[in-house]
Amino acid sequence: MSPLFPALTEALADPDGTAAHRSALRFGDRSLTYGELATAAAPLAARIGEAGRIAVWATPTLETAVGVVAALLAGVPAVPLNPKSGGSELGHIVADSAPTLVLASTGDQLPPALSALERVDVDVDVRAAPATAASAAEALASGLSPEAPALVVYTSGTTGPPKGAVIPRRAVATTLDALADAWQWTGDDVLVHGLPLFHVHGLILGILGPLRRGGSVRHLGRFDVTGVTRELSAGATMLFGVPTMYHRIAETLPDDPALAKALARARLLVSGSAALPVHDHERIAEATGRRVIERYGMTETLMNTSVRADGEPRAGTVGVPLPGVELRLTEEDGKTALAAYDGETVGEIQVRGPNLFTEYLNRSDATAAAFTEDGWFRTGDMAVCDPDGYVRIVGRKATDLIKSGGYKIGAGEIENALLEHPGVREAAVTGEPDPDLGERIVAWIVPADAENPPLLAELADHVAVRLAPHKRPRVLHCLGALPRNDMGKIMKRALTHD
Ligand code: MCA
Ligand code: AMP
Repeated sequence: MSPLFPALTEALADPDGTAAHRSALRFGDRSLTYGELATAAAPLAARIGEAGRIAVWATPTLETAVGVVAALLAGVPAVPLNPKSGGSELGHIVADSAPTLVLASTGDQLPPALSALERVDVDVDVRAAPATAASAAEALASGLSPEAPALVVYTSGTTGPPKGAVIPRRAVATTLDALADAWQWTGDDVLVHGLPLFHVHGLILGILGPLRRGGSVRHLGRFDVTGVTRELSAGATMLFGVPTMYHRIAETLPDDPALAKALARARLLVSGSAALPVHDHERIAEATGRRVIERYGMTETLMNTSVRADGEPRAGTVGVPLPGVELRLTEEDGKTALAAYDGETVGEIQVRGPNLFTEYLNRSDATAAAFTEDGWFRTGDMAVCDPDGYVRIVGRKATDLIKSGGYKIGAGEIENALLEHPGVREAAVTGEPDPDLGERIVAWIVPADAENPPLLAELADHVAVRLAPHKRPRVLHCLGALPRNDMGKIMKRALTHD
């Protein structure tokens, strides 16, 4: 397969060439050119080249970016770990993905769930440049199969613990090239974002995307509107964010002319991971004269559709299928394509193409269930399609999946965690609309002791330390009993109205 990062390969081959001097990554006041990235990543790639699979302690730092690039150079699949993951979640991911070592930054405190793994610190100090390591890494990088796994990214399902989606090199390359076509994304673009680096959005699109183009990214460490203003005022051309981030931008705009000016000069403002409400689209367009464009993807499929930079921006839609992606809407049977796209008939989105993952790690049952007999991936997203191909997502098949702050969260995993609390006898979890997060997590419990029910803060901490802080309930209702049907199944729809 041709190299994933041509500018990096060029910098490896010619440390004094123009590619080597181009800016690649910047996190706060630390940055690397392509030459420096090559020098930092190549010895690490040589060091981990024999590892079967590696974990990356994916803090929002230069070290994470260098670690993942080194793994890709070496052809070693990387499993990015959320550094805020709690004990049960990390324990599951480590047991399931069985990495041989973990990459971390010097000084990072790793939790007990990782103590059995060999630890390798990522060194981004690039004063030394061992030429032999560079050529060894270059040799490793070529000759890898496009089907070779690049990353294993964990994603929540309706029930049970998260599943590891195995993402091959070909999917990374094709999705990034399709986005380059749709967005006219080039090596001259400078991206700014503050997304986490353990998911597709922040890591594959937000770090590997600029590197594939030979362009650069400035990561904010954590999202805030001040950082967005600063970077877009200082030469950044593109912004990536989840709807919560654009919502916070929309809220700030009326009192912040500098932010409006900065956004107005951006080439492209892109939102994804969940639906951006039309109200926020409109507020941003009004204040800046710029339209946010939406793209639609999934951990398992990478990117499927986007509003194109050269197309009509249509708020409330996720645009048209990307080059190479086949997309259809199906009837309730899950296999018959809708006869016509009339902008009204709702069907499940199914996709096929080189952007798709290979499998769920160790879950052949779940992998088989995710595809139709003829190879279409069932997204579970419900949509209508305009006659000219614009897709409008209207909902999800599973009510047990919640999107909060752009994170996909399975109700089942939170219910299981809640049931481990001694004060909880029964538990059900739902999502309810939230202007900032899109949806917020609501816990409905039957307390073990009705006189002395657990408090929300206590249950939130309980979930945060086991799973992750973004999975914690934000609202708690204590009931005498959960509504159940004749079969004993909890009727969640009856819970949404207090
Ligand atoms: C609060 N905190 C706690 C607790 N309560 N920590 C431990 N225990 C508690 N009980 C901490 C949080 O950890 C966080 O810490 C801080 O308080 C604030 O938390 P919160 O309000 O939850 O979050 P936020 O900081 O307001 O975050 C909003 C956000 C975030 C920045 C929009 O949700 C976010 O980064 N979302 C991005 C999701 C994403 O990238 N999704 C992509 C997956 P601290 O202050 O230390 O942070 S989807 C995907 O990849 C597909 C392919 C796609 O289409 O894109
Ligand atoms: P994840 O599995 O965490 O990668 O989340 C994928 C899901 O996010 C998709 O199945 C959609 O439900 C949702 N999603 C991603 N982008 C968009 C978007 N632009 N509009 C609406 N939903 C989206």
